[in-house]
Amino acid sequence: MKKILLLLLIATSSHCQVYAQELSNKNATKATKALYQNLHKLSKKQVLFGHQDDLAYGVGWKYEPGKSDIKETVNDYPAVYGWDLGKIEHQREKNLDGVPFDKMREYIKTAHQKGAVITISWHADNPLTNGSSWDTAHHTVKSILPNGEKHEIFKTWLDRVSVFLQSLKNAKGEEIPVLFRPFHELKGKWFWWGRNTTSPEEYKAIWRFTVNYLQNQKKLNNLIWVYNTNEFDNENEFLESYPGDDVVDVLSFDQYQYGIEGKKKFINTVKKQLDITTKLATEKNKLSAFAETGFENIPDPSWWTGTLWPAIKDYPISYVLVWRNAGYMPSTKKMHYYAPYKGQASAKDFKKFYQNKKVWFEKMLSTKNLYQTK
Ligand code: BMA
Repeated sequence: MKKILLLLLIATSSHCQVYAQELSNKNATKATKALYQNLHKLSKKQVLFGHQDDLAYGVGWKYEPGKSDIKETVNDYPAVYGWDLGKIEHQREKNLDGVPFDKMREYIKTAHQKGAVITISWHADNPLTNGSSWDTAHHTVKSILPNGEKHEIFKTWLDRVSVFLQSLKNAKGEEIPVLFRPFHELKGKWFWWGRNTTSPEEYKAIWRFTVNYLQNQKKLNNLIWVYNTNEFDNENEFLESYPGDDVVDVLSFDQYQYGIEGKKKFINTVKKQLDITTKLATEKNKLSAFAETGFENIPDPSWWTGTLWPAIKDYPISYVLVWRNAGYMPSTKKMHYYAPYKGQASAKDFKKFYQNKKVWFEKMLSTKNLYQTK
């Protein structure tokens, strides 16, 4: 009897090991592993709220210490902070939206110290044409793969990315964990790594090369890899360019609402996409996230509780992030923002959304130490 019990115990514990939430990078730092596991636990009951470029600028202001449109609205900061590395590949001082990388680093350190989560995307310029991320005229991914004419240049770009990521350190000099989301919205046709110019095989290959290079050559062990797609109707489409369980930690997608009349379509699409993403994430024992969303300029005064919440409430996702509050953009002569600011049409509803115990901002999150295992 004892023997049987013992066997049972061994069987159960090895079963648990197989299914433990493990990062793809076995050499990830302790804090990175802890963050991944803690996000898993939290995601069963809470969803973290995130905002792109939150501390850098908002509608009508730029670079004011401590300021944030979210903070002005609900007296709390987001739980997740999104940043973008576009232009770091040219060693520029500022990113594609004008955020100085030195400031970005400080914002990241501050947020991390308060217990928040950092996610980083990379709107890299086109290495083949020197155009922007949106320059899709050429077969660029093929050109940066090993043996491609721009492969060496792409490696230099990854070197520059890694210098920045490695410079993100806490007060003790330890690297800050980052949810890294390169080559995002892969099913779109607007980026050079998108579906019009990149085959699924090429996408998988560049992803795997990038992970391998940053992890094994540059020894970056503070990254959690976020796979991000869009425009998919079923599991096969979601997985068409999926590079493999051994190089992905978070399954995610982006989806925006367009037009007041787009409400129903948005809710239905997001629910369907969350059905697919969360099912696959559970099967693969990985995290899921709604990595980018929003309704530009939020003209619907009850968008937060009337649209976003109904769309996400039934799903165990780790976070939902809304895009940046650029304010007035001279280039388009239009306003461009996705989070409310004080007095904005949806600010009152956002306060209601904030009261929802299942949506966590920075204050609640800081009661947990995500970067430590118990
Ligand atoms: C887009 C817009 C652009 C911006 C880009 C990268 O959605 O916000 O203005 O340059 O994201 O942040």
